[in-house]
Amino acid sequence: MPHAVGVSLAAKMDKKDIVSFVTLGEGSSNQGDFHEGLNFAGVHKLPVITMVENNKYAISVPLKKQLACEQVSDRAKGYGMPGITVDGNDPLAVYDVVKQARERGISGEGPTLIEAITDRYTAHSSDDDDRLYREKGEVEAAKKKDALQSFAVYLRDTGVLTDEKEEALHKEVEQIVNDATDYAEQAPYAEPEDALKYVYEEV
Ligand SMILES: Cc1ncc(C[n+]2csc(CCOP(=O)(O)OP(=O)(O)O)c2C)c(N)n1
Ligand SMILES: [Mg+2]
Repeated sequence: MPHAVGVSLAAKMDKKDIVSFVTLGEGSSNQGDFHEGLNFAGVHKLPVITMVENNKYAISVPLKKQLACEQVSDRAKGYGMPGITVDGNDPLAVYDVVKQARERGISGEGPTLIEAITDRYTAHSSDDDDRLYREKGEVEAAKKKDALQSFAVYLRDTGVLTDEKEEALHKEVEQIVNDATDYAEQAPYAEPEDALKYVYEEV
């Protein structure tokens, strides 16, 4: 949040057509940075879009124990910006609200908070056993709404996606991921002094 808001402040000062975009989990939206960032962005009408992916759990903590209000988007009011809740499993609906938020940012109207409702199909990490805090049925039901599946069906129905295109796409994605993995695994460790970079202006 602080970085995204800082980038949008720089864009406004430099009169550049930039809208910054930041995503975080709903659990992260309960921490200080989120609120300071939104407040600063709201006060200064900065071109930043904040998207909270609300999958209803912060590791094992359910939404009811995270928020005192109903929705994450309700918090936008306190920071003087629109707060929109969208079905995060519907790519076209998400595209629509992000596009509108971008137009707001570009035209100088300021920031937008978007809450995309979605689901987590696995435990938080390999250290987390989600059978301890949620029913198996809940996860099974959520998987049926997986946008990767439902959007693929939609694209097939509308004739956009074919077997050949899907295979080519998977190959391309696999290649990109493999290349990035190789690049990262072969990259040298950062120099310790690098930790001091980009904090203070270097004169
Ligand atoms: C500043 C900070 N505080 C606490 C943690 C420990 N922590 C890691 S993930 C997490 C919960 C994140 O919840 P959410 O953003 O909803 O992500 P999800 O569990 O849905 O993946 C916490 C508290 C952390 N990584 N950093
Ligand atoms: Mg979460």
